[in-house]
Amino acid sequence: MGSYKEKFKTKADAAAAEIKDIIKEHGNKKIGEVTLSQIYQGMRGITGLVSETSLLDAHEGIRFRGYTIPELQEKLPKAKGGSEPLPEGIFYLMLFDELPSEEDMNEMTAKLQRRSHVPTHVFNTIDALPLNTHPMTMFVVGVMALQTESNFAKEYARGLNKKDYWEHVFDDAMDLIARLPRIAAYVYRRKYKNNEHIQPNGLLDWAGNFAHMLGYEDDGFKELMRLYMTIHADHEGGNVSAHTTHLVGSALSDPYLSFAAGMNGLAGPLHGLANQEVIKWIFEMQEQLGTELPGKEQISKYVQETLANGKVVPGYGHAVLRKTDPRFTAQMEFGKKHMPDDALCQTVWNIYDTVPPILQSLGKIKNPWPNVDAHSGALLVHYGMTEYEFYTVLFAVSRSLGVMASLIWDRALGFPIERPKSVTTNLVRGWLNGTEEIWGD
Ligand code: CMX
Repeated sequence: MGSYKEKFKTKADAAAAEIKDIIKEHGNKKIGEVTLSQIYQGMRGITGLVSETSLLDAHEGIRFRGYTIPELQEKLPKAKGGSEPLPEGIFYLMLFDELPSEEDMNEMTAKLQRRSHVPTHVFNTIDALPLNTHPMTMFVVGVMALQTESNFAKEYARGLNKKDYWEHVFDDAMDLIARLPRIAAYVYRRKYKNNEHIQPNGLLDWAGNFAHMLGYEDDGFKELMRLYMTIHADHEGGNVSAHTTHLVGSALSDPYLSFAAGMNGLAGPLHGLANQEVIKWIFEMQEQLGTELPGKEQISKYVQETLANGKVVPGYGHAVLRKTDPRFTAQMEFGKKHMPDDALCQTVWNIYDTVPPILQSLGKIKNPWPNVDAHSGALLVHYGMTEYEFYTVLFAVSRSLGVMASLIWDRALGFPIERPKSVTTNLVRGWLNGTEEIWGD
C-alpha cells in the first residue's frame, strides 16, 4: 500500500498546488449564468462541481481520464484469454490518471484480494432482513454494517490532522471496493440460491471472482462482468449516485457512509434501478403479446401504451447525453459477438430501432436515445441471471470504482463541505417584482 499512497500523493500534491493557483488567479471568473428554470428544474446544465475521474460530452459520451470506452477496450489489460478490459484497470486509471501496465494490474488485483475479508456480522445483519427485501436494500444494509471497519472514522475519532484525511479515505476506499463483490454475491445467493454460498477464488481477478461467487463459471459471463464493471464505473460527477457520494463525503462522513448514501440514489428507477425496469418491461411485453420476439409494429404499440399510461420508457433518455450512450453500444457489440441469435437481445435491438422516433415525436424529450440500462439485462438473462431485481446491485458494485476514486481525490484536494444556496418561491416573487435581492445576484 505504501507505494500506492506515495504515488498518489505526488500526483495529488501537484494537482492541489495547481488548483490553488487557478483559484488565486482566476477564482472570480464566471462560468455561465444560472437561470430560474435551472434552479426549479433539477439544476440541469449548471456547472457546479469538480470531478476528476471522468467527463461526459453530450454528443460523444463518457471519457474516463480522457479515454473513450472503445479506447479503454483496446488499451486496458485483459484477463488471460479474454478480450474485455479488467475493471481494476479503470480504477487504477481514475485514481492515478495513468494507464496501468499488466504488472500494475496484477498488483491492484492482489491488493484487492488481500483486503477482501468481510466480517461475519455483516452477513448476520443481512440475514436479519426478510427474504422479500429488495436486493439493493440488503446490499446497502450490508455496506452500513461494514462501516464498523472504517479506518477514517476510527482515526477521526482519535483526532486526525486534516492533511491526512485522504490517506484514511484511501484505505477505506480500497477495502470497500475489495469487499463489495462478496457482499453482493451473498445477497444474491441468499435471496435466489437457497442461501448456498460460494467461497472466493483467490486466483481470479476482481470481476472474475465476483462472477464465481455469484455462481456463474461460464467464461462468457466472466467476460461480461469485466465489461459491465468497467463501463458502469463512472459518469462524471453530477449524476445522483456520484453526486450524493461526493456530497455526503464532503461532511467528512466516512467512505462507507458516503457510498451507502450514493447507492440509495442509484436504487431510484430514474437512475440505476432502470436496469431492472427495462427487463421487467420487456418481459411484460413478451407476456402480453404472447411472443418471445415481438415485431416492430407490436413494440411500437406497446411503447405507445406505456406512454399513454403516464409511464417512462425505461432505458431511454438522459439528463446530459444527446445521442446513443456508448455504454449501450459497447453492450450491443458484446451481444452481437457472443449471442447474435438471442431473442431477448434481438428484441432490445428492435426496441432501439423503434423507440427513438416515437419519443422524438412527443416533442418534449431532450434525448430519445438508449442509455446504459437499456441493454444490460438482456446480456445477463442470456447467461441465466434472470432475477432482474438484482441488476442494480451489479451497477452498484461497479459504481464503487468511480465514486471511491473521486472521494479519495476530494479529500486529497481539500474540497470543503458542499453547501449551495437555496431560495423560496416567495423570495423569487419578490426578486421578480424588484422588492427583494437574491444572494449572488
Ligand atoms: N420515456 C417517457 N418520457 C420521458 C422519457 C422516457 N424514457 N425520458 C424523458 N421523458 C419525459 C420526462 O419525463 C419529461 O416529461 P414531463 O415534462 O412531462 O415531466 C420530459 O420528457 C423531458 O425530460 P428530459 O428533460 O428529456 O429528461 P430529464 O433530464 O428530466 O430526465 C431521465 C432524464 C433519464 C430521468 C429520463 O429520460 C427518464 O426518466 N428515462 C427513463 C428512466 C431511465 O432510463 N433512467 C436511467 C438513466 C441512466 C442512469 O442513470 O442509469
